[in-house]
Amino acid sequence: MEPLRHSPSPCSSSRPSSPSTPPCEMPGPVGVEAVLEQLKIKAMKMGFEFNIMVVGQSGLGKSTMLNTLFKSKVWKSNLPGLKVPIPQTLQLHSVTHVIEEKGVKLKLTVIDTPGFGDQINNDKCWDPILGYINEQYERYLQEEILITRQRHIPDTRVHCCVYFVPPTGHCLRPLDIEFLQRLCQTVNVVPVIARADSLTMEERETFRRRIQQNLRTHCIEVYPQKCLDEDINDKILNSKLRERIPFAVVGADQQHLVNGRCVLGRKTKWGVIEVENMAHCEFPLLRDLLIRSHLQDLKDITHNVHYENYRIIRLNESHLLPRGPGWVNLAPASPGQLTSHQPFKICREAHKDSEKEF
Ligand SMILES: Nc1nc2c(ncn2[C@@H]2O[C@H](COP(=O)(O)OP(=O)(O)O)[C@@H](O)[C@H]2O)c(=O)[nH]1
Ligand SMILES: [Mg+2]
Repeated sequence: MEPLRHSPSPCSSSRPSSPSTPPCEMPGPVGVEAVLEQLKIKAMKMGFEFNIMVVGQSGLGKSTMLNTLFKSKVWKSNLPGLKVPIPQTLQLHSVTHVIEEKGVKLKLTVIDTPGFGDQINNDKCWDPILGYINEQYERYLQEEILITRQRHIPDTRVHCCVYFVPPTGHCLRPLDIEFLQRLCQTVNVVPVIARADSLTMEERETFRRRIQQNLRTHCIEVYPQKCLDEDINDKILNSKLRERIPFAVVGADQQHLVNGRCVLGRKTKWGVIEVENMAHCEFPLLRDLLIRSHLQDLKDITHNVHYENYRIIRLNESHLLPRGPGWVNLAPASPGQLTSHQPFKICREAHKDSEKEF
């Protein structure tokens, strides 16, 4: 006969309790920390969507950098067949890969953009880029406002835009300043010093300081935005990052044998510049920020700040009149509207509001 089981105690729930839950008689933790495990299981089931865009003048290594990201240690084993030489990028296009690591699925979309600044008249060369970014917000908005909407709205919004600064060694050009001013109000921007192998270590440092100074002078808030630090830990971690941004990066999509190791790098007459070696360049810092340390934060800020700004403007300009519960009458944005939006400046309040619920 089966031994008698304990009769269920009055405090037991229908859900299995965590193994660490103490017996009912003993006052102890309620088991709130088990929520983390539940979140983890749910997140693993759902997977993550993350969209990165690269922007900058042509020839600065944007397309190469996307391949470097895919071939670097994070994904090396998962993605075969990226061996084709990179053609010049003539139009904006996106590629999606689903990457799975230890049961965690990441649907990563990279958006490559054609270089700008090649024309004599670069007036409004940011329009196609801003148009694309806003178009993704608009798509999300149109799904979100449906009365019967999908449980999971596909997220094509750009979570991070990596902006390539040419390695002039001087300072930001007026074109970069104008572009960055517009971009930073619409999307998270991480600037990088492109083709950093053309600068000496001292030149990189001086250039970095000058760019930081330019950004301050022109009130350009790149990611991670100071005003969005949530607590002292964020402040400490992000201050260190802000010191290093723009990262001086080198891109490569070829592997070479160095001292018996297979490394990703650029072979020169003087040796191999290893992209994953911090003594050679800061690509590992960029990769870690994008994937290992700030992926979720980039998504949160996209949703809570940038998309929220877009949403407020669109709903205001559509003259939405409340006509009963669930009434929505929002005509899709015209192409002109998508490029003309100038969202508000990012401010602490816009972000803080979303946290008040707690
Ligand atoms: N020296 C150097 N060359 C690079 C680097 N990244 C890319 N390149 C080269 O620059 C050329 C243009 O690269 P590409 O990725 O097509 O630039 P894009 O126009 O910005 O997409 C190619 O020949 C690349 O091999 C880099 O970090 N340093
Ligand atoms: Mg390209």
